[in-house]
Amino acid sequence: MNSFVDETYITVLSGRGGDGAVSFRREKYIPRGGPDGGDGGDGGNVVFLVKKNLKTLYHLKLKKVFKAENGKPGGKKKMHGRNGRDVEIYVPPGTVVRDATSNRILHEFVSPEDRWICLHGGRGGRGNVHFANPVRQAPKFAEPGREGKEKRLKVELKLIADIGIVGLPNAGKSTLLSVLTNAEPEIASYPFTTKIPNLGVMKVDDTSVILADIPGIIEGASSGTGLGLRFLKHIERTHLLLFLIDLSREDFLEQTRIIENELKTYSAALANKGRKIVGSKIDMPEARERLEKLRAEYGKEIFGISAVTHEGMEMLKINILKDLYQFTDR
Ligand SMILES: Nc1nc2c(ncn2[C@@H]2O[C@H](COP(=O)(O)OP(=O)(O)OP(=O)(O)O)[C@@H](O)[C@H]2O)c(=O)[nH]1
Ligand SMILES: [Mg+2]
Repeated sequence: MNSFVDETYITVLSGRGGDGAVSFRREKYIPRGGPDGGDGGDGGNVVFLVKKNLKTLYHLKLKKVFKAENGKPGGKKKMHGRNGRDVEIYVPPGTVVRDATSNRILHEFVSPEDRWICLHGGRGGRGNVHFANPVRQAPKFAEPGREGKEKRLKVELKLIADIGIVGLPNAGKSTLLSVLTNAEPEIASYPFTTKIPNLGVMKVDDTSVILADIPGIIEGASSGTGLGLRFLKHIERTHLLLFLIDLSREDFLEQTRIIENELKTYSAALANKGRKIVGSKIDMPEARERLEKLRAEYGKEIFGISAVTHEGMEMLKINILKDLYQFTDR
C-alpha cells in the first residue's frame, strides 16, 4: 500500500417493491364480494452511515455487493406487504462516494452523524382494491412492485496516519512497518530506500491504527540535503511520532537531536507533537549497552526492539495504543 488514498468499488442494489395483490372478499352470504387485494411493501433502501471508529475501507473490500431486501407482496383482506429491510453500509468520516461510471461525487461524509440514502427501494404496487370503480367493480389486476435500482460506486478515503515513524536513513523504519502492519514496503541495507511515504494499518483487537513510514531524515534535510523534508507534510496530522533510533550506529545519542532539529526547522507543530523514542536493532552487537545510555539521556521508559527477531514487538504495540489513547479521544 503506497497510496494515501484507500479506495474500493462496490455495487449497491435497492430492493424491488412487492406486488399488489389481486383478491376478492369471500364471506358467507355475500356471493360476489368486492376486491380486497392489499398493497405490496416498498423495497429496502441503500443507506450509508458514518461510523466514527472505522479507519479504513477494508470491510468494503471483503464484501463487494450490498443489496437491500425486496418488499413483500400484498395479501388478502387489504393486507399490506412488509417493507424490505434497508441495507446499511458503514463508512469512516471523510469518506467520499462517487458514481463509478461518471466519477461524479455523490456524497461526502463530513459530520459523524451523517446518514445518506443512496438508492431508494422500488415502491410497492397497489392492490386491486384501489382499482374498483362504478364501472369496473371487480378488477382482476393489481399494480406490480417497481424495480429496485442498481449502482456501481467508487468509495474513497483519504487516509490520515495516526503515527509517523521517523528516523535516520537505514534505521529500520520500513522493516518495522512491514512487521507491525499489512504493508509491504521496499526494504534494503542502503540509505534512502524509501523515496515516498508508505502507509500500513496495524490491527490490535478491534482497533486499526494507521502508521506512516517516511524517507530517512538526515542532518541538513531541512535545507534540501538528502531527500529533503517535503514528505513531512504526510505526517503533519498524525497524533504521535515514533522516533526510531538505530542502535547499531555509534551516533545513537545524536540521532534524536538530529531528527528533532530537522522537524523544528520544518514546523513547530511537528516538533511539538507527542513522541515516543524506541531503540531499533536491539539484536545487534553493543545495542543493549547503547540502549542503557540512551535511557540515561532521554528517559528510562525507552525500550529496544528488533524487527528481525521480533523482540519487544508486542510491548511496542501495546505502548503505541496506550499513547494514542492519551493523545486522542478514542
Ligand atoms: N539486525 C537488524 N537489522 C534490521 C532491523 N531492522 C531493519 N534492519 C535492516 O536494516 C536495513 C535497513 O532497513 P529499512 O527498513 O530499509 O530501513 P529504513 O529506515 O526504512 O531506511 P530508509 O528507507 O533508507 O530510510 C535493512 O537491511 C534491514 O534488514 C533489526 O531490527 N535488526
Ligand atoms: Mg525505508
